[in-house]
Amino acid sequence: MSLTLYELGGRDGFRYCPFCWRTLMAMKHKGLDEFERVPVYYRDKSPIAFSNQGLTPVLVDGDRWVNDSWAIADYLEEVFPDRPSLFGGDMGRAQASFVSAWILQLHRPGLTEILLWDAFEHLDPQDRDWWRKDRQLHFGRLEDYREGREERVREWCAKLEPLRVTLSGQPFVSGEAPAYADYIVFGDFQRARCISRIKLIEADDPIYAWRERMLDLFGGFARTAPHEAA
Ligand SMILES: N[C@@H](CCC(=O)N[C@@H](CS)C(=O)NCC(=O)O)C(=O)O
Repeated sequence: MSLTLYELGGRDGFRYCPFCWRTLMAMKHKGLDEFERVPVYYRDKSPIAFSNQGLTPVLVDGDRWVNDSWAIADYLEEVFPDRPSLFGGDMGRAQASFVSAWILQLHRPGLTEILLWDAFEHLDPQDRDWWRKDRQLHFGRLEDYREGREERVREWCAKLEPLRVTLSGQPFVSGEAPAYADYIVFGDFQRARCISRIKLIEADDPIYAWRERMLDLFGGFARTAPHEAA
């Protein structure tokens, strides 16, 4: 078995693509420890040209490849049926799909704007000109996102209420143990943790304790990734 994960690369080893983090956690969940991680940069998507598209993650398994984090989760579930399940069956998969749709609603407006400046600062330096030009078309001047994020954080945090209520009654989004729905949500928190010192969640919030549990999984795999948060 030879597995390679192509993921978005940042400067100095920072890896902060939320969709790649979903896949990384899913691979660990399946007990996969031996795989190569290859960074792909905004300016040059040639390493994943074989997938006929330009987004990460892309998983290569021998002579097969899969792009898109959701398709990769399906692939892992199909190819490693005897290992811990990511979905726990069709019903769990359908519910994880709802979680995915919900969390996407919180990206824009939301976490994307909150982290825009941090994301810029963590790009590989050679990606910066391209990224600035591209993002400013959608968001206006990047510098305008540098300060005054508290209000945005407050609004975003309030929208997390369904997550908060769920996690005050059970340790994981998926119930007693983590599964793919948890990795979907965690991808965003891990992205923030990797590139930003901004405080998103208070320590007495049930979401905080959940995130700590997520960071502890797989021998602290996500916790030890390069990060800015304290
Ligand atoms: N639906 C895709 C989304 C993947 C995606 O948006 N990846 C971003 C990184 S977080 C990307 O590759 N961006 C590169 C670009 O926009 O050129 C998935 O779940 O894998």
